[in-house]
Amino acid sequence: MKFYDCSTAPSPRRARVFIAEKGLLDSMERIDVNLREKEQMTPEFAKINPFLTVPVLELDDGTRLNATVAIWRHLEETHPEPPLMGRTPVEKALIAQWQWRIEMDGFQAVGECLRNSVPGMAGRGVTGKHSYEQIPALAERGKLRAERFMETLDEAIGDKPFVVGDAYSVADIDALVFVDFAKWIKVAVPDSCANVARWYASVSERPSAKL
Ligand SMILES: N[C@@H](CCC(=O)N[C@@H](CS)C(=O)NCC(=O)O)C(=O)O
Repeated sequence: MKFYDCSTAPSPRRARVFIAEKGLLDSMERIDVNLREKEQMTPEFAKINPFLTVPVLELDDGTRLNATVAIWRHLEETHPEPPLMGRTPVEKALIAQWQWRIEMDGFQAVGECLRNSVPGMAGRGVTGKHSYEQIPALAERGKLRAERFMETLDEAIGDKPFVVGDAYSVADIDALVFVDFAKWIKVAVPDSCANVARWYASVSERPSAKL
């Protein structure tokens, strides 16, 4: 398998942490796509992913998966141990529910703030082949949403060891990447979110979190 990665970007990290947790990282050819140099915008990369984003996982039969959730799903089916997307029907559903919430309300909020404020992303308000100008009000709103999402995450974690139930899952991967990504827009875990702080200290200890 070929893994199109970017060591500095958050979405590929969501796939990379998952791949590492499955013990598969060394079995893949890893290609680093330099987003700062806009390598994702080249005609060569467009042939690999017409949506011009990373991560991409190319399977041995040539199929290319260009969304993190698709990469997770495929690897969960082909390499079930350890399960990272739930063990029982209810756990699977709750993990899917929280993963979606973290992606929409946490991760995308940070992305919205960055893409609409960083000078290097001028004209790149949205990923892909079309150019979208930055909207400064969206940057402000994204930051506020990210701050508020810390509180939501704190309530979701409560006194549990993980975001959902008693096992590490993709909900933890997304929440971890969200908390680290939020630092880019100077949103830290507030003192009021002691559950997030405790959970974050614990999941950050995992070797995959260092990747
Ligand atoms: N939903 C996609 C999102 C991927 C995505 O947006 N990746 C960003 C890096 S974090 C990217 O490739 N950006 C390219 C750009 O900014 O032009 C996924 O989860 O795979």
